[in-house]
Amino acid sequence: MKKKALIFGITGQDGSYLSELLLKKNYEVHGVKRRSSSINTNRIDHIYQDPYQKKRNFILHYGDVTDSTSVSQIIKKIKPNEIYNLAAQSHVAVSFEVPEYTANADALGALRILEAIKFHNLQKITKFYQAGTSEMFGKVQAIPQNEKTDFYPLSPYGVAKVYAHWITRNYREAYNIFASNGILFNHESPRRGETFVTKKIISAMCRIKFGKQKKLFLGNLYAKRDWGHAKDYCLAMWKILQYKKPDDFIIATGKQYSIKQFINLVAEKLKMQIIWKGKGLNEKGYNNKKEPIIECDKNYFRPLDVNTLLGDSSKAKKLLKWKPKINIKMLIEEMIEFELKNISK
Ligand code: NAP
Ligand code: F7E
Repeated sequence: MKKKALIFGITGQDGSYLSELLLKKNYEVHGVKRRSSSINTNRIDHIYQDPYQKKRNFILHYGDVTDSTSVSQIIKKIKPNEIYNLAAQSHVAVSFEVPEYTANADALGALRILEAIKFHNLQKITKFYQAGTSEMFGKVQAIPQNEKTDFYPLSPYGVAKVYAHWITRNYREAYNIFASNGILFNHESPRRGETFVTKKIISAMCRIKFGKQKKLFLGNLYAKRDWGHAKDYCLAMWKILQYKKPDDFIIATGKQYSIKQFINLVAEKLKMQIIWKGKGLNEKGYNNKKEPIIECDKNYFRPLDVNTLLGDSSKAKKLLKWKPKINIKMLIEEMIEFELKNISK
């Protein structure tokens, strides 16, 4: 019999790559999407519109992780073998603006799913994956960060995800549910949301190169991140649930770049020259005509920012035989190619 997977957050970046992966592995994939006034299925339309997948293997349900009834009913009806909780208000800066909603979706969302597994007595059938994040490390207590590093979140998003992490462990220990946490560092792709920094930089710099945009406004240029590719990281999620026991795993590349270094790598690939001048809010990136094309805008700074993140995924390498295949240059190349195709359309 085919394995059934249920993905909360199927319309997001990771939901789309994970769906493709699970369909390739011959799963029946169920996904929960929210009702929205404009179309929110762009990342999965290519799967849904494939007549073969739509009829047999790819089924969407309306629901919301802030709504216990829909969560419980969907889980009761499908009785999935694997649940991936990727649903979240996932923007760190936005979490400062909507902290209560972020807690409801990102913290209590995980609890609602775990409660439904327990309430419907699915402990022996259903495994649970929680989408944890390096943002939980916040003000980092060790460098690099591994599974033993203490959390010190610096945003409502990070705090909500710490709750989800611990409630996942709690249900694992209290009720014997196969519930695992992935602690994933930043991962990007052409399908990344437009307001995350990598996508914003690449999209703007491609447009600037072809005269379709004049300037790019950014916040903190000195934050450092450990960036991988979403495709590699979705494979890790699946491997985490195939491991012989529930556990927690760091998923990262072990390499770190600042936002400014990331911009320089993009510029290099696009054969654009950027000369940096000035300091603080007055720091600017100039093109070869001495025109400022990158500037700082205080609106893009957060009340608190995570300055440095660097993951140590030796445990995943050893136990899951997982390691990233796509490095930062390959990631940038793929994202640029995608943007350039869009521009030429
Ligand atoms: P994303 O693109 O923002 O996708 C989030 C998904 O959650 C979307 O499908 C969204 O639906 C859905 N969602 C939001 N609120 C919901 C609610 N109340 N009920 C049901 N669904 C809801 O995020 P992503 O980059 O794919 O990340 C996937 C997960 O991993 C998230 O939980 C994120 O916090 C976590 N994470 C991400 C990273 C990263 O670097 N990408 C790193 C670590 C952890 P709509 O399409 O309708 O908005
Ligand atoms: O910011 C700085 C910003 O929004 C990265 C989410 O997927 O990864 C993501 O969270 C850095 C921060 O990602 C702009 O201050 C400068 O230091 O791309 P980001 P994030 O906050 O790291 C983690 C692992 C998750 O779990 C989250 O769900 O870039 N930055 N200027 C900027 N960031 C944005 N968005 N926009 C700017 O203009």
